[in-house]
Amino acid sequence: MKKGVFIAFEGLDGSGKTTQFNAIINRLAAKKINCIAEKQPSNCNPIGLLLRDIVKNAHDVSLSPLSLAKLFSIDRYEHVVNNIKPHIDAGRHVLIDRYVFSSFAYQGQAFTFDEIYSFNRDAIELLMPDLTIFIDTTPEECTHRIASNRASQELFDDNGIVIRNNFYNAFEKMKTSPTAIINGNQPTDAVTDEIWKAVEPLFEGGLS
Ligand code: ATM
Repeated sequence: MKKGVFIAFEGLDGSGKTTQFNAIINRLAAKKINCIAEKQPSNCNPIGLLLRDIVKNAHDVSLSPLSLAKLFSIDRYEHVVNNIKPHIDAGRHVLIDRYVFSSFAYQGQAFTFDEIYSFNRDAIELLMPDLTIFIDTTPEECTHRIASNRASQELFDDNGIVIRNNFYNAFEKMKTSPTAIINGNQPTDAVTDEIWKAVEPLFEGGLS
């Protein structure tokens, strides 16, 4: 059986990643290509749900960077094994809002590339995206958008320059994993059009 397509969306907070993720799901749906929408941290297991609360600062606790890094990797592994790979193997397409490059970028504030790779080895060996879309919006623009749109800050909102460099470093180190870097500072529709050009060929034969 032909496997489904697996595409990950990455970007800084405020980059427009989730808006673009939804826009591409809608474009595919308009072409009768149905995709399963997922996100990480996941909302499929208790660890993912806990991480969602932690990054929103919902609990008055601060976990060590090591515990956080390991929790992200455990959530990812459970998510891949139970909720992503079975769909891909059965020929269904999955789009995901953040995947392993987010760990290289965000946990890269405390750990080296090799350390993060080893935390995530099991998920990486099971499944890497057919394409990772990186919405590259400048950290200044992201900060501006977050300040004007959001009431509260998330855990890692204020270190955009380092996180962006970590993304680039990881793309360089994981060269065999296909990546499309998209200029996120353009108007929303132009960003969607540019992503579409990268995504469409993956569905060859399935698009009219
Ligand atoms: P979203 O805002 O895209 O839902 O992501 C939640 C946060 O989780 C985001 N932080 N901020 N600010 C990035 C963080 N995160 C990690 O630190 N490591 C990971 O592996 C993932 C998937 C997310």
